[in-house]
Amino acid sequence: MSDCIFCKIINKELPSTVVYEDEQILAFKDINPVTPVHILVIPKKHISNLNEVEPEDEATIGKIYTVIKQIARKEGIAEKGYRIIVNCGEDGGQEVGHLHFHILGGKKLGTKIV
Ligand code: DGP
Repeated sequence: MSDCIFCKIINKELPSTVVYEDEQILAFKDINPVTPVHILVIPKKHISNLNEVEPEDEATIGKIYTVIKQIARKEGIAEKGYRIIVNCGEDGGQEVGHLHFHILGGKKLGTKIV
C-alpha cells in the first residue's frame, strides 16, 4: 500500500528503530511511547486490521506471538510482564491502518481498559 506509513517503514522509505526483522515480520519502537518499552510488531503483508486477517495469514499471526516472546526477553520485560494491545477500527482506537501489535511494558500497568 503506497500511502501506508507502516508499509513505508517496512520498505525503509521512512526511518524507524528496528528491534526485529524477518521475511514476514517487522518490529520497531513506537514513535510516541506510552510506557518505557513500547514496540510495534507488524506483518510485512499489508493487512488493514484484524477484520482483514485471512486463513493464509494464520502462520504469520501465530509467529508474531513467538516474536513477541523473544522481544520481551531481549527488552528485559518478560519476567515482570507486559501487555499486548491490538486496536481494531474506529471504536477500537486504531489510528494506523496496518495491523499492529503493541508491546507495552517496563512499568506496572493500570487495570483500566476504557
Ligand atoms: P494505533 O492507535 O493502535 O493505531 O497505534 C498507532 C501507533 O503507531 C501509535 O502508538 C503511534 C505509532 N506511530 C504512528 N506513526 C508512526 C511512525 O511514523 N513511526 C513509528 N515508529 N511509530 C508510529
